[in-house]
Amino acid sequence: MLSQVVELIENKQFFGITTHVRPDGDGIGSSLGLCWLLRSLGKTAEVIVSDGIPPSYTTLPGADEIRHTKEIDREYDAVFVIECSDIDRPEIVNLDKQFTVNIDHHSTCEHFGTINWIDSTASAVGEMIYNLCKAIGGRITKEIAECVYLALVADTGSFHYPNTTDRTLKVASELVKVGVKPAKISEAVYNNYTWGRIELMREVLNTVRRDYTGKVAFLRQTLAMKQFSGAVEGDNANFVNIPLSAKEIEAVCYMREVGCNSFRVSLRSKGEINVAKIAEKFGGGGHKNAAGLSIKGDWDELEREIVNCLTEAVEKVHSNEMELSFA
Ligand SMILES: [Mn+2]
Repeated sequence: MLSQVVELIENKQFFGITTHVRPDGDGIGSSLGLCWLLRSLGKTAEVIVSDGIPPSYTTLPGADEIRHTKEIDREYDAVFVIECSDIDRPEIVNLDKQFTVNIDHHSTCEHFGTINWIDSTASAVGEMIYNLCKAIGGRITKEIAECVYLALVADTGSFHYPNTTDRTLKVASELVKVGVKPAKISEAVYNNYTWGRIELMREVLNTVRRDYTGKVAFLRQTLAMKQFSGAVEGDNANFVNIPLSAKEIEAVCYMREVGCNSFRVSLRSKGEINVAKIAEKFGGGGHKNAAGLSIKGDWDELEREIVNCLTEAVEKVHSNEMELSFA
């Protein structure tokens, strides 16, 4: 919990910070935000990741100092693990042998850390880093603010998603007060992709179909599409949300081929349709309206299974609504 994290920071000096592979805005923004916070308190800290970071996040303060390593190769007093469902998500060897601090806002997260601070009411881990800064009596520097703001923007879809609360907006407002330029961050996040993203989007959107209810959309991305489009990691950000922008679509399944018979699946939904439950059924997790999983097997079969679950969930929510309206 938070008090343990505060105590640890006060008593230790050398910190590593890491996040999951294929890091998103919350993962990178929160890691860097925490790094700047620790440094402002006179601590030694660095962010380590096992793979590259998307171009959208390279303009963040400190992004150029992120160290790429596939194993723990330095002595840390503790390693913060940001936004990871389990200890293997960062894909860093010997991380499990460290004193780890698990910080996450996913309720499905395993309590794998030596210290676990999970707050499923936070819109983003970024919001938790802000709270940590306040709890420890730190000053929100411009660097911390920019990183944390990006984390908020990324996880709330620019304050569009249901996880946006009065607290989120209050934190955002505080960050703007200390010098964040919202337009500058949005520009960096949303207008900083490669042309390959557009080529890839065309190919992926070409595969989009709907189930028989017309309320569930599903789309695919093959390895070849990625290769020939020239897209880089992160260029497919938010593809899964495109079908959701149609009024009649209530749930989306986006399957990405990542290896031989191996897939990464993103699920999205609107309202009461709980895709976290469906993701958990297949070994994944996430939030009610945004979840994901990794899976191996026959593509057509898996897609059919997952889409069937989505169709069922959509129909169930509608039949409950019908019952309520007749009651
Ligand atoms: Mn997050």
